[in-house]
Amino acid sequence: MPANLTPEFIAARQRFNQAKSDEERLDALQEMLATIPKHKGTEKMQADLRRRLAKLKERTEQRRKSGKSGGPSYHVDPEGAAQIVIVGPPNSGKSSLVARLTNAKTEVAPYPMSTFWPVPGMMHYQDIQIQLVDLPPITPEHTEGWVFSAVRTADAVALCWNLADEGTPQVMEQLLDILAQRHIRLTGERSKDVDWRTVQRRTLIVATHLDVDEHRSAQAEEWAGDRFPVVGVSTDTGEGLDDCRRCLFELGDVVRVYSKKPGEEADTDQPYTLKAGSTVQDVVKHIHRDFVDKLRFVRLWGSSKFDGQHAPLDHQVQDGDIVEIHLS
Ligand SMILES: Nc1nc2c(ncn2[C@@H]2O[C@H](COP(=O)(O)OP(=O)(O)OP(=O)(O)O)[C@@H](O)[C@H]2O)c(=O)[nH]1
Ligand SMILES: [Mg+2]
Repeated sequence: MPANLTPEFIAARQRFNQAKSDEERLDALQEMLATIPKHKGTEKMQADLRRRLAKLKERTEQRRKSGKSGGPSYHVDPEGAAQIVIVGPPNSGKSSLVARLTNAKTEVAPYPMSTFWPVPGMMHYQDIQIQLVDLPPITPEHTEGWVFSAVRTADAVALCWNLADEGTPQVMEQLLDILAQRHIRLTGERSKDVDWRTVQRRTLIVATHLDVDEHRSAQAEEWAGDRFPVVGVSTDTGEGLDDCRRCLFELGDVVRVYSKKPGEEADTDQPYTLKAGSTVQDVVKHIHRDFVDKLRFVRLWGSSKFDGQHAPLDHQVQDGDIVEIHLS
């Protein structure tokens, strides 16, 4: 069967061949894997790409661990309930946001292009933590390949909109185009109407500089329409930051489930966090792989008026549910 390689795949392969660093190679390989037509005729090529990708990842990881990279690592190991990358044009307040919401020491500066590598920090939200990753800006002039890899591998995106700059709507259109060229689509809600090469990332617009130009929030809201949710913040006065934390938690698309032993109170110290849409069976598996085989039934408190009744294994759990697992 002919492979029928697409122009996008061929362009990515060319980028791979011309890449000067492992980070660029990694990004090009990921793009090749995303754009290779998925059919029997390309199965061997797909397997080969996966093998190369795994090797390259291992090599960069080893280099990072041994500290021989000669520079910072561009890969951020995911931690916490979800990983959200902070994306935006230069000087839009990305680093300020991460600095205000987490413990990270990231460079904030009154001039553009001040962030060069990813800086992760953990944001507390009630009883869980969400990882925020500060990134360099995305511009038409120059954005390194690894930045796109970071967006692809994250769970979701916070897109910084600078309310103090009236040119932001045009800059944002440009930014969405740059990402689309790399087959990344930012979206409020995941859509089925997207071609198989494209990766979708749920996105929240964080409108910064609320203290400088509050009335321009309307411009951001109008631009976003029903495409994206918007939250306004000032990293200077702190206005809107609590709302922003809640919106970022919702963006992370996780549910917290608590467990309890029969006859005891629920353990509310340490929730299990799972992807939204997970079922009772997923929870059981998550708590312990072996539990599924030994499972007799699960009692559930919380969602859909469950109040200790037996829950069907395919029932979708909600944030805050409590499970009591009975094994044979
Ligand atoms: N008044 C006010 N200033 C802000 C706000 N957010 C960011 N700034 C200022 O805007 C400038 C740029 O902020 P950064 O956080 O460095 O922006 P950035 O998007 O990380 O910039 P690059 O990494 O260069 O792309 C700094 O002088 C910040 O103090 C805000 O909400 N209100
Ligand atoms: Mg920055």
